[in-house]
Amino acid sequence: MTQKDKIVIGVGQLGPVQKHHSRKQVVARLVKHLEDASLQGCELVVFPELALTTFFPRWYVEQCSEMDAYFERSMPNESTKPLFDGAKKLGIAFVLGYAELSSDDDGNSRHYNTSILVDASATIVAKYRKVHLPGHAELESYRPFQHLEQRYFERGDGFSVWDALGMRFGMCLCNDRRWSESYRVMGLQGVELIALGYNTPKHYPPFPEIDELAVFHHQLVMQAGAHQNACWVAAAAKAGNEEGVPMIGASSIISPSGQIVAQSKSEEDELIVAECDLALARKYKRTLFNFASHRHPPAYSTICK
Ligand code: ING
Repeated sequence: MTQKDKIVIGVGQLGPVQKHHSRKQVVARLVKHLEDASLQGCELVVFPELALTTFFPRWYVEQCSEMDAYFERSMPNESTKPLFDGAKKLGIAFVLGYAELSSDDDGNSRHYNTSILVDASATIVAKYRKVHLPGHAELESYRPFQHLEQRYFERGDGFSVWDALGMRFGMCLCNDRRWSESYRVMGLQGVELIALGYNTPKHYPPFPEIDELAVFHHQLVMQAGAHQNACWVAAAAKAGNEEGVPMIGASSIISPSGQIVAQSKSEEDELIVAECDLALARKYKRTLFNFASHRHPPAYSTICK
């Protein structure tokens, strides 16, 4: 693969996707982001987690199969074809989060919270399935809204890093960004850019005292993960008041230095753009975070459980 030293990245934040919004309407919003990104010279645009629908795990249903309407049985499909066609026409790659309904070798249905990388020729070149599923699996009636990812999704297998777009590319999703292991597993594979989407409510029912720290915690974990693993992080929110549940914005592009180089200002559809210096990531990997020289795995056995 020919390494790139720099790449212009866009993060396409979405405002709320309400239950009544069709996939067609949402895809038109995503295509608009691609068009704006093209005008700013972007080579890649990162879209949110579960970008095509409202965040349905906020609701409890007895029969999980009722939620299959929020899942995609194939990708691309009729709804997302305009997005793939737009990417090809504009020559832009994109990362898309969606609910994946697939079947395993035994023909059993499998439900994942999924993210894909689609290259500039509209080919799916990477897929990631969310590992850290937050929330709970049964109705918790004390909550003003549910967070039932553990009811509706199965866990993915782990974190890969791909040679793509002239760099070492990785993905994760939402709650994954809060766990240092997510970054380090990709860091040990030489990741230079991590793309992630998120849907993060402003209110956290189990510990409401930390609500005022929601954006601080969101950025703290990504800044630490980016710096300690010498990589860029590009994070896309689905933001705003979705079906009565306010969610944070603060879509961010973060440097291997740990600095936030771009951040959204609104909780609506908003594109942020930054030129990401991949050579800078490699400089950190050769020096401050030279894993071969400075890490000592025999001392880490307690965290390898
Ligand atoms: N959302 C949230 C996240 O990790 C959450 C869940 C919210 C956890 C607030 C802790 C505090 O950002 C998803 N979708 O993972």
